[in-house]
Amino acid sequence: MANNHTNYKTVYAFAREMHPKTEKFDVQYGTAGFRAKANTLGYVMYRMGLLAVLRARYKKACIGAMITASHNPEPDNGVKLIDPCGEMLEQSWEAWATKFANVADDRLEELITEIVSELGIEMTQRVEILVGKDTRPSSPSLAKALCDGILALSGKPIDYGIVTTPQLHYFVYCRNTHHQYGTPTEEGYYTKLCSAFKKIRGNTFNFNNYKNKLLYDGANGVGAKKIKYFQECLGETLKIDRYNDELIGTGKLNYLCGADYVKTKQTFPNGVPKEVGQRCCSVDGDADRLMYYYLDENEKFHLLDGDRIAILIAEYLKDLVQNIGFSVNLGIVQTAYANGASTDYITNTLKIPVSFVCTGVKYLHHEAQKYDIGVYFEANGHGTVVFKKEFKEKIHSSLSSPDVSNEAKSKIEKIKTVIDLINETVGDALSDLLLVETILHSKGWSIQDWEKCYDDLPNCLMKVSVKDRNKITTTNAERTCVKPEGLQQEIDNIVKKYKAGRSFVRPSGTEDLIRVYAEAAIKEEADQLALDVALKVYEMAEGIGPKPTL
Ligand code: NG1
Ligand code: ZN
Repeated sequence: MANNHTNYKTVYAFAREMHPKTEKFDVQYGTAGFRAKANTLGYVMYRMGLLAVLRARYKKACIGAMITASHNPEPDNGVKLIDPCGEMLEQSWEAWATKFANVADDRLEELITEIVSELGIEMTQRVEILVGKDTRPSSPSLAKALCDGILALSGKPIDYGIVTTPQLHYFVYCRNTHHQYGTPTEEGYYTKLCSAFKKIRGNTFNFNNYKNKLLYDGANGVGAKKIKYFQECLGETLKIDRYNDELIGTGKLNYLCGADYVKTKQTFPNGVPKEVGQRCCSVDGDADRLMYYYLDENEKFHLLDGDRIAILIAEYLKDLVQNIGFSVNLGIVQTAYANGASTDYITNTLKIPVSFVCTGVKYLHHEAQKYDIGVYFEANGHGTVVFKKEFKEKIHSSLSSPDVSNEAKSKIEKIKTVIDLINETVGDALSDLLLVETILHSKGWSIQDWEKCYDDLPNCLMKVSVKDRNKITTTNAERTCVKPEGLQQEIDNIVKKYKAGRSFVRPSGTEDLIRVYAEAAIKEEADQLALDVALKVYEMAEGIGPKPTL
């Protein structure tokens, strides 16, 4: 114990000398970890380094720390911790993360003693923390602060340099499964995904309406760098034309481009040539979100978002698991932001079960794990597929069983390869892209064929600034507002006036504001509905600043 005590002393000395707490305001570990202006985050990183070591020792496994602010502007940054199975940090530890970030420098030692004794953490193990960062100019110095925190508690930082967020999740899981899930290196990741992709595609690159050319917007971020490996590896199999690949520090990260821009503005990104009918896609700044889109002959923009991707994948997998000798429980998980038309299509046409959870990938991921095959996507393009362990075991045993027909076995082989193509740890834009391309190819579909399944209901997303966003609370997977009292009734009254109207409000987990979502039969009405509700929020929840306008 004496040894531990000395370590804690070092913690304070390091904090005071190198990473003193400079900000007076409290920060909160939200849906996506900590996110703020990069120049305020040094001490938060240091403290997350400390917490990472404690978490790793508690779990007796290696964990990850990713430095990124995803789709936020370039001057922002952030950090999130990755649990042993490559999942987001367990919720009960978010409160510890918030405590660690906000405690005074001279009370750090005390807090460490508290968590160690409360959770019975053995402080003698030498644990490994995998560190990754995006391309923001602030990331290297923040990574240094994080590593100082890791070292202060005698942890071992393993620096993966610039990687996508989902790559780091993948590396963490690979290491903790002793390479069973894959080799925890970038090369291992590319090889696994590319081999699976090529195996399914075979030698036919174009098929019916499917053409093997894709325009790719890298958001001037890490996704632009990492797609190069796929370009090299896939060559003619899938011709990827890369755009928005500016150098680090040009200030262009996510600027007028990237998945979030395309989704929220519902418009073509800058920098990608406007070729009529051509299939295009965008990823966000850390390459965990994916959007598809195209321009029609009237220059109208068509977006195929996370809901469409989920449906494409679920339908494909549903077909694939037919007649394989056992029944498979497949489901889709959505949030309130899923377009109502997509939910109708899943329920009434595909007849696939769909569950709703609160916004935030951790909720979707855990709900999806309840199915043999769980497909989850946020409308913003963040999602993946998870396969139950028992399901995987069953397909393995079926392959060696004499009772399973050859036809079923060949389907099962294909399922195995599809599983290899998917990064199950978290939504991964690059793996999702390969999966979407695989499915479109196998169906012989153009992007227009894919879009035909159903028509999205026009929708609108607005933001309202209020004095205290926590004064708005919700229930029913965020679709019903509980507080302030009476607001839900007002929303119901407004919604009634619109054909196919739906609207809900919730406090954002990543920004200090209230989000308002609305959909209706025509775009102008969706916009008007959103505005009516936003004004009601402004009125009843102490709005600040200028009143919402369209
Ligand atoms: P908040 O700010 O809580 O709405 C946003 C996204 C989430 C999720 C997180 C994490 C919307 C409406 N919300 O959360 O889906 O992706 O960021 O990045 O897109
Ligand atoms: Zn992201």
